Amino acid sequence: MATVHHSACPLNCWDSCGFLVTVEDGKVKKVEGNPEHPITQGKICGRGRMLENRTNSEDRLLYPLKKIEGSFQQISWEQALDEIAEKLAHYKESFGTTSVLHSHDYANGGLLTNLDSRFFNLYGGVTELTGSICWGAGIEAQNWDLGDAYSHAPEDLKNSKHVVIWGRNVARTNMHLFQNLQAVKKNGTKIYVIDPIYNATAKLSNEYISIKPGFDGLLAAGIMKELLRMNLQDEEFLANHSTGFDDLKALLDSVSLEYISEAAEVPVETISQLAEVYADRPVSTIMGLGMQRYENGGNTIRLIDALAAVSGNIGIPGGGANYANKQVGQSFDYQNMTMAERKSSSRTFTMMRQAEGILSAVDPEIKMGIVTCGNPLTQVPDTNRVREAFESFETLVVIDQYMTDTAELADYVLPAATAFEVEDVYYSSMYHHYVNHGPKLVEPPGEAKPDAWIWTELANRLGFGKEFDFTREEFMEKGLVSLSQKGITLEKIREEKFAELPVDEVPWADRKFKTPSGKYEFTSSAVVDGRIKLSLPTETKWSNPELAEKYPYTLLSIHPLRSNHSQHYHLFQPEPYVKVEIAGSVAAEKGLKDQDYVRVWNDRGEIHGKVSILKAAHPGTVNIDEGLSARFGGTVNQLTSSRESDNGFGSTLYDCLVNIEKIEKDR
Ligand SMILES: Nc1nc2c(c(=O)[nH]1)N[C@H]1C(S)=C(S)[C@@H](COP(=O)(O)OP(=O)(O)OC[C@H]3O[C@@H](n4cnc5c(=O)[nH]c(N)nc54)[C@H](O)[C@@H]3O)O[C@H]1N2
Ligand SMILES: Nc1nc2c(c(=O)[nH]1)N[C@H]1C(S)=C(S)[C@@H](COP(=O)(O)OP(=O)(O)OC[C@H]3O[C@@H](n4cnc5c(=O)[nH]c(N)nc54)[C@H](O)[C@@H]3O)O[C@H]1N2
Ligand code: SF4
Ligand SMILES: [Mo]
Repeated sequence: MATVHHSACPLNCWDSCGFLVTVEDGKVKKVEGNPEHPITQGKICGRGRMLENRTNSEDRLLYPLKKIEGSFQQISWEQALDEIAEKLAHYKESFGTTSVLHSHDYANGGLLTNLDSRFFNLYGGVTELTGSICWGAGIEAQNWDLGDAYSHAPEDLKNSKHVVIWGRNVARTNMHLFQNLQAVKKNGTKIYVIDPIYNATAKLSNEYISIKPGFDGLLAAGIMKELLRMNLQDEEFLANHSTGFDDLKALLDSVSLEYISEAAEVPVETISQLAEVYADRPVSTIMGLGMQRYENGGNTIRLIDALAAVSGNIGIPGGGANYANKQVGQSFDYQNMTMAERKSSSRTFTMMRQAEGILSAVDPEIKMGIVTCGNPLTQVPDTNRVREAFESFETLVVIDQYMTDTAELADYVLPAATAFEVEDVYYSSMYHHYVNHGPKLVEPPGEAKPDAWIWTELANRLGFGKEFDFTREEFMEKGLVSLSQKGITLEKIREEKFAELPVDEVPWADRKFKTPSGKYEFTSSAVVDGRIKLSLPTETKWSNPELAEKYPYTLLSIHPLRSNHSQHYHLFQPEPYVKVEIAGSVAAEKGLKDQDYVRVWNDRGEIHGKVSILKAAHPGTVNIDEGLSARFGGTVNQLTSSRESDNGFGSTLYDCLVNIEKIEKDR
């Protein structure tokens, strides 16, 4: 008999939806939205619905595999765990624990996915990856400006007169915000979209502003110049709640509006009009993550933050410089779960430069890599270098549900359970502030096991099993200690299916910022020279004319509509292919039409695909959605650069020049 259960979406996404999952004969039959969920209200996207196929697919990894003479063979868990534990003990003994690299990303938003860190800390501390390919530059920027990266509650949008969607692909990546925008628009709120691509969100907007990729910081500077010229700044905020405004003023005076307009390719009249919009409070600025994946990404976000501050839109209902909502993650007690105090050695490489880090490591060299919840061979920039690095390990272990590009390279592949096969609580520090409960609904297929079981078994073999001698329930409780003190216990979350976390719905309303001065810092006092810079992307005609001569087009690689990164493509019917989306100007210059085969290349790599001409996109823009694995012709990261963004923690994935030409169909 079919039964219906509440559950939660584990995917790395803004929305963190509540599910209703139908189970019949021990199998997941259907995934739908839970109408009772306060934010997601019964609507979910195709990626969520496809978790049914992802759970039941015949391509799931079912047994531990070991590569013997170049091909994978099934082995027992006993053998896999014994051999991996032996290697871990050997590398620790011979070279120290930092000869092991832990590579991970955030593919699963469950609290217990943090147990991998517990394992590696108790082992002694390994080489870890810091920063974030995803949102690092912007997070650091908001840390400098405001002291942290907090967003307004979704419900607060109804208080906005104007909403500026700045580089967030809302209709595709954040569907419940899209619904919210539709609702507030009906009540008269005006919507503006600033993006190089005229996307589905732009269609909903009252006004669409096309911009040259990577030049948003300049645009924000232009808007501020106009605000100040018209004397529309919020003097009270500037005088009482900010520091460093003089530095910002000097920066704005150093550049002309005409230069800004020419470089950002936005008309002066549009810039003036946006200044008037920003002065007509409250204005909610909703930033995306794509536009900080440039060399100047941190400064871009800082200039947009500054615009929200100068115009008096910080800390007021209906306002905000909304980028991420770290209040959510900060509600949980990671320390209790990860036991960082127990590690005795440490070494870090940044996410971006991991390949370079691995290949140049000495004292000790990296001998072993263990990958959990991530697929670096597809997702990390400069794939050819990443491949070289991952091939250099003596031993590579990949824990995953599927045979990914990364798993293909492994010596051991361990089959992991999916979200419906374990109990956990799920949340996302991106948008809303609810935590959702996901019970165990079905058994994992074959011999697949929960990640936590794998860590426990390895810990037992390595002599620190005592620290893993807890049930899932007990581990969850460890992560919920401070919430429990506020009445949000595991019991309550289980019973009520989701719980509202105690966070500020209008962050900074008390004007007490988490910066060293307690004020909004236009010039950060957290670092040596914390002034904002009007910097540009690295790969543009303004910064590198020779490169732009050779490679005249900007390649974006935005998130796919129907897949979460690399996770869903293999379920598509018909099979996916590399779609090369180009602006009309590129089609005209290169004589290309829809369905033409092309190669897209730069000094880092090359990819082949089929042309699709974008209806409207900023001149010179090309896009290939990220996430496609090698077997379908990907990944676009063969072309992207591993340079870090200005404030050191972020990526420069979209700061990428390429050329394109027609070719005969491959094979
Ligand atoms: N369908 C789907 N949804 C997802 C994901 C997914 O894989 N698939 N991934 C989730 C994750 S992990 C993340 S981080 C979020 C990301 O969510 P978003 O930030 O919405 O999406 P991205 O694809 O990172 O960013 C792409 C957007 O930025 C625009 N853009 C690129 N460069 C610039 C620029 O220089 N200036 C401006 N103004 N705009 C620019 C692109 O045209 C596009 O609209 O999405 C989450 N949601
Ligand atoms: N060119 C380009 N590259 C990008 C981006 C871009 O915009 N352009 N976006 C970047 C961004 S924003 C992000 S967040 C990263 C995402 O990068 P990743 O997180 O590496 O991407 P996913 O495809 O989600 O890969 C996650 C892997 O984890 C596995 N997995 C899922 N759940 C579990 C689990 O519970 N346990 C274990 N062991 N494994 C699990 C999945 O099967 C999948 O193979 O990609 C980045 N890469
Ligand atoms: S992927 Fe995002 S929008 Fe889709 S169901 Fe999951 S949380 Fe909701
Ligand atoms: Mo991300």
